[in-house]
Amino acid sequence: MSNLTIILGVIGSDCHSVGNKILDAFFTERGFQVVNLGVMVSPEEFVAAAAEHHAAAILVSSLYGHGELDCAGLRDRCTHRGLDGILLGIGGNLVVGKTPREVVQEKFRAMGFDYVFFPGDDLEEFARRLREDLLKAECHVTHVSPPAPHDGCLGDELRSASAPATFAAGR
Ligand code: B12
Repeated sequence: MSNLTIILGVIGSDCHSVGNKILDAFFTERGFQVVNLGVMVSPEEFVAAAAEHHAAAILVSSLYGHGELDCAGLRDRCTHRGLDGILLGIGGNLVVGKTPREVVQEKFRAMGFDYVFFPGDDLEEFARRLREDLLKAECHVTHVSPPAPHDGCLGDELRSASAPATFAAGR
């Protein structure tokens, strides 16, 4: 059976809680199993929760503009914990000031995020895409520690150079 368990949370010292509650209700209504960590969540807490709940995706929110700093190393932490194929998504106000969307997308993609969501993007379309990606994944996240050998999970494919790996880029 496909794994639709997702970890939600607002990363770092960020206390913006409204969007997080909306996302919890939104994904729950659409049949995802949501584990919501709330606000002010550390990268370690995201990864520990993903391992504990055998999650297929981590969806990070960052509203206050420090997302890049807060998310540094998140993908590596996942890998070290053995969460090789886990999908990573991020949304919110990802940087301070006016930075072109493409630049922000590329920045977070390079940090290992499979989806980068901007205010005004279509959440229904995002959920449809995420569900589709999770359902078609033939191999799910390997939850072991230390890291499992590379086994060609979906997340790797999504991050390959030939497959632009952001939601906003129209994957
Ligand atoms: C309310 C608010 C606050 C409240 C928060 C109260 C609370 N309990 O949540 C208070 C007053 C505490 C606050 C504080 C601060 N705030 Co404030 N705040 C806002 C405000 C006005 C609304 C946020 C909100 O609730 N939006 C409504 C929800 C529904 O939208 P959302 O959060 O964006 O979430 C949706 C989407 O983004 C998306 N989404 C979010 N995450 C993800 C993740 C994924 C994977 C996906 C797919 C989608 C997704 O889906 C959500 C649901 O639709 C915004 C301005 C704005 N209009 O957004 C500023 C804003 C976010 N705040 C800002 C700032 C700077 C701060 C402070 C740093 C101010 C200060 N100097 O102290 C502090 C930070 C405190 C902290 N430690 O976090 C800035 C951030 C600037 C930036 N990123 O460049 C904003 C944008 C205001 C501005 N224009 O300058 N804030």
